[in-house]
Amino acid sequence: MLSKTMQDALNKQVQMEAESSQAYLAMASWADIQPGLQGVAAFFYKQADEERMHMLKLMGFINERGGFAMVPPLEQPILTFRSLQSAFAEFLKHEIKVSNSINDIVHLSLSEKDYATHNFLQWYVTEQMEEERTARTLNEKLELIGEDKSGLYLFDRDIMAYRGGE
Ligand code: OFO
Repeated sequence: MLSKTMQDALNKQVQMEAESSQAYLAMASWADIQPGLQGVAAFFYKQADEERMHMLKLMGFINERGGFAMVPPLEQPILTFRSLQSAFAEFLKHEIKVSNSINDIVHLSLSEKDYATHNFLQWYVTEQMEEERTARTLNEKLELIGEDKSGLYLFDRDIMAYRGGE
């Protein structure tokens, strides 16, 4: 059975995953209307789907352990970006925020001796490592490319190959 504190922390994470999904959906839609960024749009549409899956996985766990998973209210995400670089900088910033939040819940699960939750959260720890790595790699590539048009063409063409874990 989940403690009230643990349930609240997991529900907060449900909200964060839902907000991640919204944030990436907004990035996808923004990329979709830029010339030549359809690969980037597809990447973020997929990321948005994955974040929703992360949210559902958490909700399933909360309910399974005798808690109540609450569908959260959502803030409107950032809708437009100055450049491709700034969209990807935002992506990395967001993933770091999520990783810190997961770390906090892992810490809480240990301090509460809730080993079932601790075990469940390991999947998220691994997932965050992969997503942060993907986001960092893509940011580094964009830094190298700068304003080079053929570099950006290849970046957009190849981006699906850099997707992190499911
Ligand atoms: Fe939910 O995987 Fe990153 O944020």
